[in-house]
Amino acid sequence: MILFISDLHLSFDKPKITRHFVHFLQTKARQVRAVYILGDLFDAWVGDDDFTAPNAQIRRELKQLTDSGVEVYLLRGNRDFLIGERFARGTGVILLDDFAVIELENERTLLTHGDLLCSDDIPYQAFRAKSRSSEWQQNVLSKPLWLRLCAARWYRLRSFWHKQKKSDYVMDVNQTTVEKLMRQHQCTRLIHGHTHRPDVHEFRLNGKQARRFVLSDWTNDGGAVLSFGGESE
Ligand SMILES: [Mn+2]
Repeated sequence: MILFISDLHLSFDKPKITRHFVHFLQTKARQVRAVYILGDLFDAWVGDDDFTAPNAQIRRELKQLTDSGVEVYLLRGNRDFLIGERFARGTGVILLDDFAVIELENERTLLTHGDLLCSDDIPYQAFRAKSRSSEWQQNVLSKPLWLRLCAARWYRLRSFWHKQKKSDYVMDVNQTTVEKLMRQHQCTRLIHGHTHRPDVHEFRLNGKQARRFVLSDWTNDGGAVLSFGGESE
């Protein structure tokens, strides 16, 4: 069995979600072959040198899961894109690129966080392009940890206000972009998160049935998990 989750947005001020996730790692996740985390596991990530709560605990729990033989794949989201090699080494998690293709129940499946599908949000895409350069990242990561933590708090506040002003249309995926990327990667199934609009969308792609699975974000009430494959797999 293979599990998919995303958008937990773990942070110090949401301890309930951390508890749900730790429980998930210790129970359900232990019984499967692989777990895919499709981005925004953390609400903010300011560098692999940050071990403030709940990061240290989450790293320990992930390590225990990978040590037990479960494969854990992590695709970085727009909030935790600074997760790096040190985090991967410490947890045993395998980092994926922005787009990953896997064979899932004999169907080529495209995995991505989802922010790149929201191509109508031009200012965000411009920031995204800039912030993925090694120059930008080296500059940020060279700042002292306390300063990065302050900046992250400010950024979260700012993005909260910006989101209120953006229209629903701009915040959702662009169907043309979705189809273009699925064609490019020769996939008929797409799994992503980011929009917090859980659903399964069906459409035709090159004369074939195509489906887009949108994962749910996690809340205080618990976490949504998408699973494929029976108990035996
Ligand atoms: Mn996101």
